[in-house]
Amino acid sequence: MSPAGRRGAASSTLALVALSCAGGGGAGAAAPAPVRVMPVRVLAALPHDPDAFTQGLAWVRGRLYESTGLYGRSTLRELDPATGRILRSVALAPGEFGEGLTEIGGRLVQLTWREERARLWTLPDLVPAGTLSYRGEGWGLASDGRELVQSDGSGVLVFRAADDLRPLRHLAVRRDGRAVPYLNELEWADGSLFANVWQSDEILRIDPRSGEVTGAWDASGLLEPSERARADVLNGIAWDPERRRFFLTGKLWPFLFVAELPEPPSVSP
Ligand SMILES: [Ca+2]
Repeated sequence: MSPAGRRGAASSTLALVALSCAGGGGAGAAAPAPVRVMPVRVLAALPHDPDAFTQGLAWVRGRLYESTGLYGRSTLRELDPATGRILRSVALAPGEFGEGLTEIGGRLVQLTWREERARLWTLPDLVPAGTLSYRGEGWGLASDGRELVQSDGSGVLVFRAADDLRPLRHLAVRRDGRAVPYLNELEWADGSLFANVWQSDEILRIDPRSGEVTGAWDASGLLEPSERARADVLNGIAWDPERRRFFLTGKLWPFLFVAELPEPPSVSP
């Protein structure tokens, strides 16, 4: 489907959700309403390397960076946010499986899956700037500019110090009263955390203080069935604060989407 067709499909889904939710308010007085799942609104579909096993996506002052995984194929890349084109690609060592990626203190930090080693890179020239060690698996990584927050495949996020990755505190994520396992790629946007959930097509918004899920978006319609057959899961979120837009992609996805995550329509009591 063309980008225009995708956009049309997403908009009509939104209209249906708005319609179906219009009469849904006012049920129950005490229990908070379950998080309402909203559709992703696609603004554009750009080409994405279908061989990129995306594990991290990060926006840094007008530039878009991607971490890809798999042993022998892991890279750090810069992508053109206007065209999706790969501007630069640096290979990791064959024994390193690239994972979460974010910027803090003017450097990129790139996790590895089971190597317990984070690679540091200078910006904007992507020169290796050393490594830092941590314990456990590395999955997603994000930063609010002061500290790092990391996922490891569980439902508990760990906040880490930027200088040496020492654990600072943990955050158990809960949705409608239940734990949320398999938290994966992460992103900070507008004071909230956003996360992919492994083996799910949903993007969750998480309150970074309470761990409560405050929003959910369904990205299952972004790829056509024929495209999904070859692709793996959704696993890339980057936020451009200037233009207030998300970049979304996944492992082996043929597209990099520019998108919005619209709020649920307000319901009158
Ligand atoms: Ca990210």
